[in-house]
Parts: sequence; C-alpha cells; structure tokens
Amino acid sequence: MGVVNVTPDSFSDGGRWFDTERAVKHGLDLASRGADLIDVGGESTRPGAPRVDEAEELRRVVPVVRALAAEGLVVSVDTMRAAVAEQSLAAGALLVNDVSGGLADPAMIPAVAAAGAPFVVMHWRGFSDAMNSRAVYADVVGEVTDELRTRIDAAVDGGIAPDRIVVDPGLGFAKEAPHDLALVAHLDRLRALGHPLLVAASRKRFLGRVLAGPDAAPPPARERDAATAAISALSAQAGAWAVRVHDVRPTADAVRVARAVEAAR
Ligand code: PMM
Repeated sequence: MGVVNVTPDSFSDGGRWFDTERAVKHGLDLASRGADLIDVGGESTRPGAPRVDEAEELRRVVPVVRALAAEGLVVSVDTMRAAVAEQSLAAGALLVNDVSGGLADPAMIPAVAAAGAPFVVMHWRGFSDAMNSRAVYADVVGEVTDELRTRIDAAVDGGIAPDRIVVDPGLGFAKEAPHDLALVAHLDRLRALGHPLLVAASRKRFLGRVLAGPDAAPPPARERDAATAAISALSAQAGAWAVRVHDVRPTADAVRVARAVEAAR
C-alpha cells in the first residue's frame, strides 16, 4: 500500500503532494513502483496535529481518489470522517482506512456497512493532540489486541461483514518506541484475531529511535526507508496482508524476498 498524503503537514512528506495534480502523479508513480493499493489521505495524524475541517478534507481527497480510480488503480481512503469515506467510495475508492477504527465519527461504521466496503480498523486511543499522553500500557500487546477486538465487534455489530475487516496495530498512535517494537515482535498475536493484518511502520518515530546514532539524534524521516523495508520483510514473514509505506520500491523488493524465502521452506 503506497501512501499519498494530500496534506501540507504530514510528518514525513507534508506539502510534497499538496495539490491534486502532483498527488495524482505521485499515486501513479507509486503504482508503477509496485504498490498494489494507493492510500489517499487529506488529514495529517502526526502527534500534535490540529484537525482539518471536513470541507477542506473533501476538497483535498475526492479529486485525487477519482483520478486514481479512473486510471484503474485500487484506491483506499484514509479518513476518520463518514462523509469523506462516502464521497470517496462514490468517486471510486474500494476500501476505507479509518485510523480511529470507527471511534472518531459515529456515522462511519453505518456508512461503510451500507456501502459494503472493506474497512481497516486501526488501534487508536484519541486524536493527535492528546495521543502521546495515552501511551500507557501494562501489557501493550494484550491491550492493543483486546481493544482491537472491541472495535472489530463494534464494526460487525454495525453491519460490516467480518470478512471485510482488516486490523492494524496503529504503530506510533498513542505508543512509544518500545510499544511499537513489542507489537512488531508479536504480529502473530494480532494475526490470531482472524483478520487480514495491515502494518504501517513507514518512517515512523520508533524507527528513528532504533537508528539514532550515539548522539541520540534520529535520522530525518526520509532517511528511514531501508529501516521501513526491514519492517516490511518482517511483517510479510509474519503473514501481514499489506504494509503501508511512502517509498514503495524497497518494500516491494523486501516483500518479494520474504515470499521467496517462505516458498523455500
Ligand atoms: N499511520 C498514518 C496514517 N494512516 N493508516 C493506517 N491504517 N495505519 C497507520 O499506522 C497509519 C495510517 C500516519 O502516517 P503518515 O502521516 O506517514 O501517513
């Protein structure tokens, strides 16, 4: 899954694809580099980010979704708003990726259910302005798994077919680096929820922490793509359905290698 952030302020690529034409071109580039799915979002979820209003989110996202779908690409929409999901599905998106797992907008689950679309349920504990203070766990893998199970139940109760639900640990969302690493180390426990698993580690803070030199300065986000590809290989080995990344090529290669090794078992 390649990322197209149509935002001025996303943490690793904010501003780079912030007009329709550039965003569409970027989506096409990602597909030509090996992305099977293009995830289009119009609201930054980096820690501390303010919310964007709905009209602006629609303005950013819908034309990009429409253009990429018209090119025959499989498009997902990354949104916490039912109206953005609905209009994106009408414009040709096939999947709804809601980082709040249906918590941010009570109209989201009914809208996705009515459309019969697949739904990504991510682990989430609150909006970006408050999420860092919620990174408190006694047993991060157990708690994330339990909280995801609750959201899966809510989605199914709301009418989304169980076989249309994808789960995601929400790396970096209300999580510190050791939490993210523990989740990556135990993807098997998330797989045991019985749904396809999406892992979105791309360029995130925990990778910066792992890569930080002796002076403890993390490399900038755009220098974390090799580390991202390492997580992609580990995720593929653990049976992930998809990995969501900014730079598709190294990840496509990593996934191919993981698959070849798996085939040789
Ligand atoms: N992370 C971001 C945005 N969307 N969607 C899913 N399903 N999972 C994630 O972890 C996730 C997401 C934030 O990263 P970005 O600003 O680089 O897109």
